[in-house]
Amino acid sequence: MSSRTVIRGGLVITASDEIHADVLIEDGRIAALAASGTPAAEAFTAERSEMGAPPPEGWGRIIDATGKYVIPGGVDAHTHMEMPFGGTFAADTFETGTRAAAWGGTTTIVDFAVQSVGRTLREGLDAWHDKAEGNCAIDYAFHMIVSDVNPETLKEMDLLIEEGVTSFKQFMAYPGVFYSDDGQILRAMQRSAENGGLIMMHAENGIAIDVLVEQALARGERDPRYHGEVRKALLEAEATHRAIRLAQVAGAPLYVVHVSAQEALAELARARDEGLNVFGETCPQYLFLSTDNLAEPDFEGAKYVCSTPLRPKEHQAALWKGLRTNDLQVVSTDHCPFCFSGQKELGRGDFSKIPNGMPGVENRMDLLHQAVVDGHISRRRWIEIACATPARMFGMYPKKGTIAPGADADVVIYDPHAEQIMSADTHHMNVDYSAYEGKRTTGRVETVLSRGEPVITEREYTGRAGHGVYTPRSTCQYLN
Ligand code: DUC
Ligand code: ZN
Ligand code: ZN
Repeated sequence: MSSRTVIRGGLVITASDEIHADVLIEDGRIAALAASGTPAAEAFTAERSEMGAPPPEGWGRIIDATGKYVIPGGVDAHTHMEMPFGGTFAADTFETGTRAAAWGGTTTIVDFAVQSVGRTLREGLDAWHDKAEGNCAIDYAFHMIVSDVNPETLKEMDLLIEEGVTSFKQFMAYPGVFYSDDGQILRAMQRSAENGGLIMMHAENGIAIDVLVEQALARGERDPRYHGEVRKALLEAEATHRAIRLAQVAGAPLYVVHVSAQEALAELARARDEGLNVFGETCPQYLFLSTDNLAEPDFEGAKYVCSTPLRPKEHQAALWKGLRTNDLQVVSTDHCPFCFSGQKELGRGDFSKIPNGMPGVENRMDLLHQAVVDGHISRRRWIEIACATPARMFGMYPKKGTIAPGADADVVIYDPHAEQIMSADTHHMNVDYSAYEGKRTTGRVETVLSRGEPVITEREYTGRAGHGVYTPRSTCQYLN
């Protein structure tokens, strides 16, 4: 059955334009845009009713977006639903996590399937398909965490690319778990130089960090704040530099995930100035939170334990600047929630046992809108770093990440004036705390469409588990 929706009277914002336009949606896709109030826009509804008269019953849906923004649904290119970590699992399932994402104006996630050491990529990917299929409220795709580089895995990378899994995360941290040594990294990069894949790097020198962890614990330094002290900015910068040079040697592109240290950002900026295909992502927690949070008393700092760690406040200005100058291109969440009660508490008395990760999939679009309000970035840059660039970076543009004829009708009606207070009492993520508890922000999601279907309707959940489908991706669209 064909379905039609018209979104009337809003300000349509994409990475490139801001226009007062009506948006016609047909069969789940954007069919046309026309300047509001013009005969072309009137024609969107007039075709099946008298000119100017309300369309007949059953015609379709008309959404009045007067005074609101009409923006592409967010693309969160870094989530970990149900991720195993430190003897427990991230608390959001694909069902709860994608619902929360929709509440926050995100309509596509790219989650990380995990290869366990000794297992194939295939097994890991199949397991993630099983977790996600039939459960998601919004569309989803996968990256692959490669924990065990060997000749078989390298061949499997080629096959995964054919299935739309075109990016592979490697870890220079977490020895004995996800860790790859320089040789394994170089081999995977060489392979990606041939097959078009994109290596995503967790850049921290995990071998050195483990020494510092052992020494800190021996000194009796056991509180969450020491997590930030041992995972030094210099060890992020060193690993970032090493990853860049390994990629250069391999002739491969590189995407560095969750950049938090200004010294690491400087390495990226330098490499980009040299003309290398090196890209960087940061996350809202590094832009809005700091080591002050990690130092909160009574073990509350555990809520903010993630890796790379939060940094002293001074780093935030450098990250905002990097986002403005395009030395950083993407803001994703690294959503990896663990409840304070029963999960973060595993690390009471030993910070190294606190599961690493923070919730945020629901907060990203709002926090970045707040950054617009605060003057850090422009409205179009907001859409660029949160929607368009992640879609292009990971081979989904223009299906995702923009509002243009032919694109999936993943659209958010956003009220730029509504005020909200972030809180665990009102959020939809399956986690017992908010990293932004009590934070006041301006701007709020009103309505969310995923392929034309209403998932959130005027702040009511109207979606369903199973609406979201697997979205195979092409290779990175920033490479020549
Ligand atoms: N960092 C986290 O904080 N959690 C999961 C994995 C990671 O790299
Ligand atoms: Zn990581
Ligand atoms: Zn991550």
